[in-house]
Amino acid sequence: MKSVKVKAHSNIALIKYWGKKDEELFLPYNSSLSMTLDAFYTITNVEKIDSDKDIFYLDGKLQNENETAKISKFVERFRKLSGKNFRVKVDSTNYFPTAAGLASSASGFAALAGALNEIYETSLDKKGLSIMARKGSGSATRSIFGGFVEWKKGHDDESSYAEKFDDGSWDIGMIIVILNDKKKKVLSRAGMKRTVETCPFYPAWVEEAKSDLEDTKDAIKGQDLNRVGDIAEYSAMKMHATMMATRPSIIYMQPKTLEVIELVKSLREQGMSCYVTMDAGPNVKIVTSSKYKDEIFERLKDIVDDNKIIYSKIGSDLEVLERVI
Ligand code: 2P0
Repeated sequence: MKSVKVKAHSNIALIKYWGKKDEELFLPYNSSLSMTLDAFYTITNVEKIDSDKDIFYLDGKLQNENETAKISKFVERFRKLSGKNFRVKVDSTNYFPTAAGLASSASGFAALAGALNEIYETSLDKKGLSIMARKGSGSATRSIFGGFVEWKKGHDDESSYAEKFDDGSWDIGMIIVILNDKKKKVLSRAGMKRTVETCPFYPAWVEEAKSDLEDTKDAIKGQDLNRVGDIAEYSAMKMHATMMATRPSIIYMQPKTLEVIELVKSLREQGMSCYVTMDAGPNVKIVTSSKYKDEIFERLKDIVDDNKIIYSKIGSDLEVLERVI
């Protein structure tokens, strides 16, 4: 095969992954559960090249040695597994509707794992791909699958992987509210490490995540939007509480974040099904359905420009788009 093109969607966790037990293997302290997003995805083309170095393009721009080295480290795993030594040109493009402020490492490493599996002919199944993607970035573990996806924390390399829990073929979606698209000061990787090391409440976070995850699975099975949203909001707030109680503290929320949270709470009091979740940044994601989205959009426009508000349905599995033999 000369080249291959693969598409993977981004995901937002309803029950968050926050903290690594093993930083080398990316083994998390707690299992997590996410929703794959249809509107946000990465397409990665990988081509076999006759060179002694890998080449990496991101969004059309040739990347420097440092960025290329991170990708090469990941490609090396496939070279080792396959026993094939050729180098590759990786050309990865993020199709995120606005200058996202949304992490692209999830869809990025998932798409790359899928493409490398084809070009190096390693024949990994979806579980094997999930294990590989995990070693690029934790959240990428889940982006191999569409629908609602559970990342089982496991206890070693082979037992920590994601599985589709439900295909999400009911009316549930997410509004992504972009409040700040600048690079954050404390990256997730450093933020979760500081939380594990200095937050006195961290053990409680890990313990609570177990029952939150089981409750969410139950709510998804029952297609109960209010219950799914309620637990997601509870999980996100608990994660942010652990971040704030680190030394020094990490505060990802900004004034506009709180404005959106207040709005969502008041809309709920008016009878709309909408709940907040947030990741390691100021942006807010609202768990809701197509029934309420237009009204929520209207109200959000008082706080943020309408091109910074995106509704996404549930996305699909990783997909091979093209193989050039
Ligand atoms: C998640 N986040 O479950 C959590 C919630 C952010 C907050 O996964 O170090 O880019 O590459 O494993 O996956 C973002 O962290 O971190 C993340 P690494 P990652 O989606």
